Amino acid sequence: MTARQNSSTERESADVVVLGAGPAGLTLGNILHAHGIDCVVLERAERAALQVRARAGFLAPNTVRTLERHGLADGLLRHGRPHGACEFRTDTGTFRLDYDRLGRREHHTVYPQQDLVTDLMAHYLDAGGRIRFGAEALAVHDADGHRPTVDARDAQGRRTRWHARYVAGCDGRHGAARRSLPPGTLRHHPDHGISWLGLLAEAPPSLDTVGYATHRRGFAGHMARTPDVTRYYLQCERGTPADAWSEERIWDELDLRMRSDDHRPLHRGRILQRAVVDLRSDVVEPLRHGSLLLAGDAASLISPSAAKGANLAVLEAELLALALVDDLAHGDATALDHYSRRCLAHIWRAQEFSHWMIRLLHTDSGPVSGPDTRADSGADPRPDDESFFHESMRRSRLESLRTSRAHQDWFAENYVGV
Ligand code: RFL
Repeated sequence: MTARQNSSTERESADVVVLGAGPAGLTLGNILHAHGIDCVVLERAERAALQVRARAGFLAPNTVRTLERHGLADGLLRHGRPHGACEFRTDTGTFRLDYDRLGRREHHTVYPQQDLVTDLMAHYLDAGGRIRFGAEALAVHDADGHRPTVDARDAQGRRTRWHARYVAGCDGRHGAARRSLPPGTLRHHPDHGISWLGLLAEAPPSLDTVGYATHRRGFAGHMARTPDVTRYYLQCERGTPADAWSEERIWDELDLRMRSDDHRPLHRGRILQRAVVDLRSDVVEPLRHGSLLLAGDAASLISPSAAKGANLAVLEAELLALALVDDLAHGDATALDHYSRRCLAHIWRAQEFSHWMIRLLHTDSGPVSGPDTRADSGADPRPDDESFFHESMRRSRLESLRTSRAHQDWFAENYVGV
C-alpha cells in the first residue's frame, strides 16, 4: 500500500522489511514469501550490479541442504562442482588433506556467490516477491516498539518511509541496520592486522585442491571458482593500494609463494578484479533489538580465511525466516526469542575456527614488500625474537595437522561445517 505522507515522502508498508539483497536477505525473502508472509527487500544496488559482484564460492553441505529444503538450490545443484581437498605448501614441505574423506566425510560445492544471488533474486521475483532496487535504507526508527519504520531513498533522491512489524537487517557491515543499533551493542574483535590482495584471474585453476601457501614473504591462496576463473589471495602490507602491483608482479609473487618451481607452474591469465581485504572480525550481540533482527555480515563479520561468511548468512536467514513465520502466521514468538542465542552459538564456533586458520596461515613477521620476487628475501625470526616463539608454535600446529589423524578429522569437520 502506498500513501503520500507529506510533499516529499511516500509511505509504504510490509510485515517484514528486509534490508539488503545478498545471500542473507534473499534467502530470508524467499522463505518468508513462500510461507505467505508480506515482505519487501530494499536493496541499494541495481540488479545488474548484484549479478556480477564476485565474492564467495565455497558452499558448505549444510548451506546446500538448507537451500534445497526451500527449493532454492536448482542452479547450484546443476552447475556447482563438488570440492573436497586442500593442499598446504610450506617451507618444510607440501601436504594434501582430502577432507571429504575425513571428519564427517563431506565436501564443499563450488558455486560463485554472484550466481547464487542471481538465482535467489530470479526465484523470488518469479514467485511475485517485491525487491526495490536502488533503494538505500537510511535508518531504522522505533525498533524498540512494535511498529518500526525504515527511511529509504532511491537514486533520484525520493524518500519512502516503510512501516513494518519487523525489520531484518541483512545489509552487511556498513548498512543501516548496524547504524541504527543502540550504542554499546557492537563487539569488535581487534583487527587481525593482516591484509590480502584478493584477485580474480581469468585462468583455469592451477591445482585440483584449495591451495594454502605459507611463505616467509607472506601468505598466498588459490581457490577454484569456475573452469575459467580462479580466485587468488596474496598477503600484502596494510594500506597497499589495490592497483599497486603490476599483473607480472602478481603472478611472479604467486609463483614464488606457491612454490611453483617444485610443482606445476600456475596458469596465468588476465586479472579481472582486485581488491584489498583487511582481515577483521566482529560480532553483534545480541542479534535482536526489539523489532530489528540482524543476519549475515550485518550480524557478524568474519574474515574470509575459512570461507564461512556466505554460509553463516544462509544458515541465519533460514533460522530467522522460520522464526518470523512462527510468530506472524501462528502467533508463536518462542523461536524469535531464541533466535539470537541460537545463531550466536554457530557464529562463535565459526569465528574460532576462522581465527585458528588465520594463525595457521600467517607468519608473525608480516609480508615482505620488496618488489624483487626472485630473491627469497623474507628472513626467519631469530631465536631471541618474540615472533620466534609464535612462529615455532605455528609450525608445530601445521606439523600436527600433517601427521595427526585426529587433528585432520577436527579440521575437516570445522572446515566444511557451519
Ligand atoms: P552481502 O552479500 O554484503 O549483502 C548485503 C547487501 O546489502 C546491500 N546494502 C544495502 N541495501 C539497502 N540499504 C543499505 N543501506 C544497504 N547497505 C548495504 C548491499 O548492496 C548488499 O547487496 O551480505 P550477506 O547477505 O550478509 O552475505 C554475506 C556474504 O556476502 C559474505 O559473508 C561473503 O561474501 C564472505 N566471503 C566468503 N564467504 C564464504 O562463505 N565463502 C567464501 O569462499 C567467501 N569468500 C568472502 C569471500 C568475502 C570476500 N570479500 C568481499 C571480503 C571472498 C571475499 C573477497
